[in-house]
Amino acid sequence: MSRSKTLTTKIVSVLSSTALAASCLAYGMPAMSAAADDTSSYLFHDTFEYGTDDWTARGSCTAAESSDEKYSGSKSLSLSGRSDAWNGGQKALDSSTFVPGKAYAFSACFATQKGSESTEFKLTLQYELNDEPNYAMIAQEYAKRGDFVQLYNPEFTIPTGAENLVLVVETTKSNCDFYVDEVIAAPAGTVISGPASKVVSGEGRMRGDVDLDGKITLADYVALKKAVLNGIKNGEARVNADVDKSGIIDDDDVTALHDYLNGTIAEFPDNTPQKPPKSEYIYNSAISFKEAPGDYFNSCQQAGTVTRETYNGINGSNSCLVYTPYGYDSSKKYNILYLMHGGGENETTIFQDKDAKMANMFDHMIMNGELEPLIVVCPTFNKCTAQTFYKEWMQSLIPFVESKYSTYAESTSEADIKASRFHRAYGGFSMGSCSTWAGMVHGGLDICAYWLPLSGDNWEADGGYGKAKSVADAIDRSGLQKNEYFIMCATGSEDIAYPNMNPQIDEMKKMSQFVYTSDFSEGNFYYLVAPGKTHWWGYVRHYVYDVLPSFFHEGE
Ligand code: FER
Repeated sequence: MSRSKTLTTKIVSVLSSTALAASCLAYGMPAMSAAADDTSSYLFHDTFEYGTDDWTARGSCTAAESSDEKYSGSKSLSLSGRSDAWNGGQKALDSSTFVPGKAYAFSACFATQKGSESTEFKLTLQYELNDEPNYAMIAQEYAKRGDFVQLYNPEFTIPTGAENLVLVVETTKSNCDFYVDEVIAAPAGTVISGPASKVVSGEGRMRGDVDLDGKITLADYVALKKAVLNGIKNGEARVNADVDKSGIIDDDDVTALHDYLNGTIAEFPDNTPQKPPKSEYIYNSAISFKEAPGDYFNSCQQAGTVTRETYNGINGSNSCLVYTPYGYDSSKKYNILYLMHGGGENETTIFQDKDAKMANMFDHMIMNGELEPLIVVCPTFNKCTAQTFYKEWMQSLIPFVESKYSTYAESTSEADIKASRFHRAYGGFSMGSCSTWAGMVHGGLDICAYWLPLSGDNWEADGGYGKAKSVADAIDRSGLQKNEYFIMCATGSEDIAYPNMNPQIDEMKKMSQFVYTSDFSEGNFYYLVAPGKTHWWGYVRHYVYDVLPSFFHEGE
């Protein structure tokens, strides 16, 4: 048996462009073979030669040892009759060996004879955290039909607090039957060799293969240098040309490919831009009304700043108040909430009215770690109407505010505003709620993922069904998936808006576009009703306290 990683296209030579040219001629030399792996430290090594090694079926499929396929030895584990991507195999990990907070190396070889030309496999850790199921990706890789591919993560950290660990073999999309062999766990950093993916195209495999011929040679180096100078049209080639995964094709890619071709490095660097780690926010799936602590409306020792800003917009000169959190740093990126006043009020109400004092509330929430630092903009619809303000918001206010303050929008181009939509929210009270529904109905979903209508129904249509349908239709027009928009409604049971909102909410609950829960990892729509509360900021501010922490955890 040979399990050495065969880099058939790798060329070893000395460092210089001329030497690179010479080494190109040497392409086709026998592959370097890595030194044999040290198997002595393996925590387990499942070969499926004598049974299923404690692996069982996951979902409605069959897990069995099989001699139809093997990566090494004469058998593998066959997973067949799968009806979903998550169907596959699973094996419990012994909690005395695998310790949460510690890192381990995991490897498994996957293959399929079925399915499309290439299939993406996934090695996953299922675990429970606070009695809730969770899943972490250990490794993911494509294989060509008929080829084994290794999924290997030399250093996977088991999440702190994780319980009931289960190792899972599955696919990301396909339901095809597949085989798994050589499942190994070992101390972090253990080198475990296995077959590399040969999938070149599709989702951009084999970095460095700029000319898409399935090999990495000097020709790719030449093509890459050209790409750096002149750009590159072919999408697959462009992905492969980003050798270091930095997101840009530049001299760093040229250097990495050069060093790889001459043998200075055995693997390309991974300069994937660092995204902030996905929040492990623990949602409440049924938020109920709770008042913010009384002192949250007093001044805070870590106070943010409220700045009055004036801009020239489509409705003439207008002003807004901008809250920046304590320690605002323009080199960081902030989520942004646009929060609109009600009828007869103005842009100062929310921060300055004695019944609202919401800058203080945000200060305390942020200081106490209940809310990530964010920017809150209080505009006014007094230069137009609540129902038409969305135009000024889109065309004038967002470009003004988000070019001046540091949000997730890289620029205020339409594309960049759309790209940052998971970091943008719009809400409002009463007529501000009316402006919120109007924003959703008139194209705002494209640029904003989170919506907060407070004590006000949708005036873009009539009747409970019509009001609900107009939002559902806007969602359909947007083409967004159900995990790409989130609507958090709230009011009081004695609020004048309550009898107006209820019929709309009841109809929304029946529509497929809306999945009712305040756990936005599971759904997208919720209605908080505060018992006995009337139409007043003094109550409504508490609804914002209750629900705003669940914003901004989904998407990119
Ligand atoms: C509503 C109830 C009241 C509503 C708006 C209002 C948009 C506004 C009242 C006012 O400004 O006096 O359902 O929906």
